[in-house]
Amino acid sequence: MGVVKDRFKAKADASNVEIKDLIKEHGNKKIGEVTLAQAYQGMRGITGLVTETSLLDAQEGIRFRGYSIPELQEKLPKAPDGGEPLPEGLFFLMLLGELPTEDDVNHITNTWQRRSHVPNYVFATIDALPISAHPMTMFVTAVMALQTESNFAKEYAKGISKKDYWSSIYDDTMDLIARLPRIAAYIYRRKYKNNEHIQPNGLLDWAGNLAHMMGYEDESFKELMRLYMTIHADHEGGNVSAHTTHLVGSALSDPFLSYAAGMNGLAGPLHGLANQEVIKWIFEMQEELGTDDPTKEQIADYVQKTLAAGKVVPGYGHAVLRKTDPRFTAQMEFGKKHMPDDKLVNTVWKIYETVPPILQSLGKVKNPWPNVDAHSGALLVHFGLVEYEFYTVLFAVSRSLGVLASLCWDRALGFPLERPKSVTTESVKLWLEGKGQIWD
Ligand code: AMX
Repeated sequence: MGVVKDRFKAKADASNVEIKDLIKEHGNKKIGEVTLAQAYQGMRGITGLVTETSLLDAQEGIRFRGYSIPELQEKLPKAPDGGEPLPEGLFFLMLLGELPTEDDVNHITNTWQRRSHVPNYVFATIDALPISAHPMTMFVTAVMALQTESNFAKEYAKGISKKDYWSSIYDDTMDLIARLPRIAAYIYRRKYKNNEHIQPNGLLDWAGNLAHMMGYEDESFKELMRLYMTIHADHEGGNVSAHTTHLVGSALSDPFLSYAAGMNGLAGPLHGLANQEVIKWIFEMQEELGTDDPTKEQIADYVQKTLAAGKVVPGYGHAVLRKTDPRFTAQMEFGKKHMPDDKLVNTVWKIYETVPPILQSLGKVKNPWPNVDAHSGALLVHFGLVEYEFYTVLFAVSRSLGVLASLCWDRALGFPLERPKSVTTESVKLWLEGKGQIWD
């Protein structure tokens, strides 16, 4: 077994013992009261999942194994001459709960380089889709085509023991993460760059190689990709993409099937597709106003118009967060460092000053502050990546790190099939009339 794999097994064995004791002693304690409103309204605030890789605080934002984004930027190893963390290090941290050394990160980079070969039939599958297909459709289709490579599916068919599931899940995780940059870059070059493809560079890190294969050689863009891949990787377990991956995995669907399912959720406009919606919305605003440098007053009018049309302001609001997303702030800092005078980036900052009081004044929006998607597109446009339909693919590549590290833990801890109880409105009405809980 590999070094990281051995260490993961040791951690998982210890956690299994600890959690068994915890459930034995405290399993009957209530950790939340489920209300009727929660059942009807998206299960907000119900604590009903265990996800080891990260934890979201409504006020403070995300912490990955206890570390905030600024702490990760300081503590995780960086590329030579680079200032942003290598996402390989974040994966190591999420999987093992320990900060990696430079050697640990190099080991992951090399492992992913070694496992990165994408079979030709996957590219042929992408090519079979019309060029007009959305990049996320191409992406999940490619991941599904790659499912034929699943070690777990093959091992399961042979009849392996439950206690060995984690091993081939781990191998699938490493294979899949390793191959995603190649698949993403292929889709980008096929759809937007005349089908002219760029071979991987075996000396580059995971995110740097993605930038290279997409055709972006600027060192600042590679730095942006390292930051982007780090901050989008995980947001605890209840968000649509993480929860879906976990749920589908609980049926013992392999990591390819589970991750593809999760990414279909990421492709929704209330979740990961919001990054394309933000830039689309800003471009439409620029066109309507006839300027690429709108004033705050013009932006405020446009926001009111968006709301009056019954639409949401993309990039603002969150189901859990109640303050400015630290992932927004990290990107703002990147913008101040690398492109302080960029007009589009400055527009994003003006929107930040304009939108929250307007959303607050509606009286119903629980979080008027920007989320991660409010900023990412403007940084990408700065480097020439204007094809905004592609943005969610970048989010998906990054999200693989968190949801697949979590899937390794799900199988290592033997989490069972996920199957919450549902009720009908009819049964709820009978219960409210005092006629008993017919679901008991
Ligand atoms: N613009 C306008 N109205 C908004 C709003 C926004 N940005 N955010 C919330 N609202 C509205 C809701 O639509 C809802 O209206 P309704 O009662 O008429 O249906 C009301 O405010 C209450 O919603 P909430 O409890 O504050 O939010 P939620 O938990 O139901 O939904 C989210 C959260 C993210 C879907 C919502 O804020 C939204 O639609 N934001 C815009 C899309 C977006 O940026 N999504 C990306 C989120 C981050 C991510 O997953 N990548």
